[in-house]
Amino acid sequence: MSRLVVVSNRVADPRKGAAGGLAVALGDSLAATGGMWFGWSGTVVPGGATGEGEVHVHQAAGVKLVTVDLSEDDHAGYYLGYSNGVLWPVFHYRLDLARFDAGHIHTYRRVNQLFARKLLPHIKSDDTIWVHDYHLIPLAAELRAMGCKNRIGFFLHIPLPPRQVLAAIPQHEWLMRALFAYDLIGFQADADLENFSRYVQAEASAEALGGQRFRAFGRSVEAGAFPIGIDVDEFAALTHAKDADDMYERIKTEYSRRKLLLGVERLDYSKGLPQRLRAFKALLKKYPENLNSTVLIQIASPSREDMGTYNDLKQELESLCGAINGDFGELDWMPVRYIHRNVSRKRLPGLYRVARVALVTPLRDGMNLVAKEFIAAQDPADPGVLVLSRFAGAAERLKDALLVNPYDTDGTADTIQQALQMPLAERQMRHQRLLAQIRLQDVHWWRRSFLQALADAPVNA
Ligand code: GDG
Repeated sequence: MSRLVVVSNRVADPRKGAAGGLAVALGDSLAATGGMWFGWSGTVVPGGATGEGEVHVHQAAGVKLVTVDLSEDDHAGYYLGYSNGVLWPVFHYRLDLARFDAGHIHTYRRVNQLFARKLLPHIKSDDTIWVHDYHLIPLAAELRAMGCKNRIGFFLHIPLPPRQVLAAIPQHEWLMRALFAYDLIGFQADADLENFSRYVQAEASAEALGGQRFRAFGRSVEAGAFPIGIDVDEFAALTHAKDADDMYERIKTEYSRRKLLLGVERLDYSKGLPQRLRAFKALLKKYPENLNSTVLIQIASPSREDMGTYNDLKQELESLCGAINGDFGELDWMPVRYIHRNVSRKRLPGLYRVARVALVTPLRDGMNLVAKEFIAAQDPADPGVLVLSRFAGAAERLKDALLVNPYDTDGTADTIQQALQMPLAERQMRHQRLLAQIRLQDVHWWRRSFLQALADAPVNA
């Protein structure tokens, strides 16, 4: 078996328990092949302009962790400027939030070159390289330019937008051309794969070779949809461990007279938080039986706080929550509990389990793992209901959730009401099917099927 080399912006130390699903899934494969994980160390060297970046090498549980520091300017242009200021908003269809500052693309490219330079000396000729996410789209092209002939796969964790949206990025052709340096490109959903196929045929005159293989720019590449999942058993075990159990008991007692609605995400504009709060407000207005009898707990963990758009969103949410509580609250009932903090991963499943309804209503999402974690944490005898945005990648497969259009405030309110009123037998039946689905395509299936497709992909001469 060839050694696996994973490359991603951040590297998770498999020794740290809080690492979460992806780190666990990749950690298994990395350990089994004596593999290596390469990425940014998380350290920004103050004052530096364009740095060479110090490299750190650690050995952790049979895995070699290699990380590189970034200078302040490199971090500003590559991470904040281009990755999160251009690619994240555009790939989530938010052209209005993109900042196409001409300098950032150069820094983005330079950091990808830096990564390639620092990575290459650690690569053996038969290693399989797996690159993750939008921060590193040009990495394979840079590696190839330095003579790397290894099999290289790429997985995009976020959506790929339609051609006309993508084309708003001034350097879209360069970015998409860079993808052809890979041997396999993995997307989350069929919709992303379709967007890729349309883009490359219309904009790059790619030839469709059949079976999701495309030829353009003198190379051919295989593409596919590999919906990411969670480790269902690991999550179920977390749910029944002490921390989650304590959380469950505490919240159940605290809210014993009320039905709980729950939202959990990073505070991000792709997650549809203001729209969700407006739908909750509409629910209270339209279905007054919910006054005093439902509570929405919204966890919005801090994310990318050094970016202005995220601060605007934080203020909007605080004001919306304040208005709902002010307009509808009673001395002994606050409709919204808004928490702008991180909840520990060990306690989170207890919160999922106590919720009657989960609101997972992003405006756009590559997959959305919260939806799957919620399903895994439910008691099959008395499960909660998943209200899921049709615009999350997860909606392609989780057809037994109640699907909503998060832009439709009244429609979402009606569906939340349906979820709150759903009879036990229907909740059980839907949960049973959803659980079977997340087991079928769990994180181990995702990893295996991607790596198998990469191993099978014909290599370019
Ligand atoms: C990207 C794509 C794709 C959230 N709040 C807390 C917390 N979380 C954990 C959840 C879950 C993870 O963070 C979030 O994963 P998502 O998939 O929902 O969303 P993104 O972070 O945007 O991830 C997404 C994913 O990559 C994987 O490919 O599904 O579409 O956008 O695991 O539980 N964890 C803790 N405290 C919190 O407050 N401990």
